[in-house]
Amino acid sequence: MKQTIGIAGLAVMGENLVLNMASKGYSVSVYNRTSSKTEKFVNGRGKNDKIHGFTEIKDFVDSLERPRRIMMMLKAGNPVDQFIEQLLPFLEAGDLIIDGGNSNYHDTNRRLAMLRERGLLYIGTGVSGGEEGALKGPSIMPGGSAEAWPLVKDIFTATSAQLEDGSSCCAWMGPEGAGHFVKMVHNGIEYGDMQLICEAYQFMKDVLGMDHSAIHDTFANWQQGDLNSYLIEITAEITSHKDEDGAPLLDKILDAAGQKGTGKWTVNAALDSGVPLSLISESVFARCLSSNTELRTLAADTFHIPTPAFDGNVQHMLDHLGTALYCAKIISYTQGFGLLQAASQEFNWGLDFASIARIWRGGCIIRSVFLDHIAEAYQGDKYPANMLLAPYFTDTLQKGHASLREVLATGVKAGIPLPCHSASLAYFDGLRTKRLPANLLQAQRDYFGAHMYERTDRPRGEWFHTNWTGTGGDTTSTAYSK
Ligand code: NBP
Repeated sequence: MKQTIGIAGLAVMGENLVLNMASKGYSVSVYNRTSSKTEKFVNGRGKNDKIHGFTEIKDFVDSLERPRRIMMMLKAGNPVDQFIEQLLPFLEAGDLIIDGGNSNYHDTNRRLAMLRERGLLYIGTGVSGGEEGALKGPSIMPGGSAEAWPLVKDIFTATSAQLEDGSSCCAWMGPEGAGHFVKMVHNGIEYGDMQLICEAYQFMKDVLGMDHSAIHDTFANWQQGDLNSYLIEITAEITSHKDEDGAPLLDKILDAAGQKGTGKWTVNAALDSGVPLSLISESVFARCLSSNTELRTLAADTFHIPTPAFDGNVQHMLDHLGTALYCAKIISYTQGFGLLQAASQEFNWGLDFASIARIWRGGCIIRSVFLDHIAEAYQGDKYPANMLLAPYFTDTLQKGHASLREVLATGVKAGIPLPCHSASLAYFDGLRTKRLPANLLQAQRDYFGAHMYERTDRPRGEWFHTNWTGTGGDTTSTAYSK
């Protein structure tokens, strides 16, 4: 008897996804480059009559019902290309390869085009939720060959996180690399959420002088309100976790952040599309700055700037901090969904933003109750040009921006870095400023480069050049003019 689906790659994600699929009644063939891991798995955690291990790629492929579904849960990059090459000799037209790793969407576009030439189907899918999500139900974001969706719809839907309202956290994203693009933006938003929470933690610790127990209580309290989310939940747990000697473990963890690249890719995509993504960019740079601990130690020993003691009302400031965090988070998602809107238009993907918000409500790292408000903002055919213009978000920012200012003013005076909170307010104030100083910027560009400018007293699209010094000619630049 042939099996329903094959999974290649038995590391953290692959193993748990296999167990998840088998628990839903699907029969799964498994393969791993290092055969000993396959054997260990099928004789250990994966000992189950629904799970069948193979040590040869040909046998693995032959074990599957046609059209074959083969899902790769491999390290992103070259391993994916290498494994596809190894599979090709054994595949037949109509078979489907699925990449469930964190691949770059450009690679997914390329692989899909190459496999289409050979009559094969390809899906690039985001799978979010880490080890636990893969086992119990991740958020799944597939995109690629539209004809392939019916082949995996039931398996993916059954395997993904299920919500209380009966919906599942999986939906078709669109053609080409749309699934991996959406997952990439999910990860970028995750970077922003994490840094915002870290800034709130540092504010409590270094400005308000709170101990771990009080910090834990604050996060636990926030978990009961608008900020309710997986990341706040685990932060509350982390802040109360004790090391073996009874001291807070958090104090012993080195403050040098790692990253695997999806945050950087998101920022690159935003730069390519000309979309402001300042908060997520700052979160990537904050990780970069943190990782150079030697340089920071040197600078800390060089600059002697005392932190003034906080003499205000701690509870009032904590209320402001919670509101500021929520407002900054809204602004981060506004920027993230702005990038999704731009990509959808640029690549003609027809992304469904309400559906994206809904499938992120469960299973994934950024899951939160707040995503319901985003789904509501993007419901229907007409959605706001900018998420902050949706009534719920306009109202929340109208009421909450003063808290963001209060927290930033206090943090700046205390010398505490709040890069993501700062970026959020700068974006908000920029967005709502009718007349920015870009008139001066355009004048500067025209002055030194004859790049021309439009005038407020003439229709858009008419371009003017001024001979600012009296020595320049009439020639204007065609390069970089807009
Ligand atoms: P890893 O990203 O650590 O990849 C390990 C797997 O890739 C192993 O099965 C390894 O086989 C296989 N592999 C490598 Br490395 N080179 C190979 C090659 N040339 N040919 C065939 N197989 C090769 O595993 P993971 O952490 O489970 O993540 C899998 C994917 O899911 C990644 O793209 C990751 O970014 C993504 N993801 C991970 C998480 C998470 O929380 N870990 C969350 C969401 C998404 P071997 O055993 O022979 O070395």
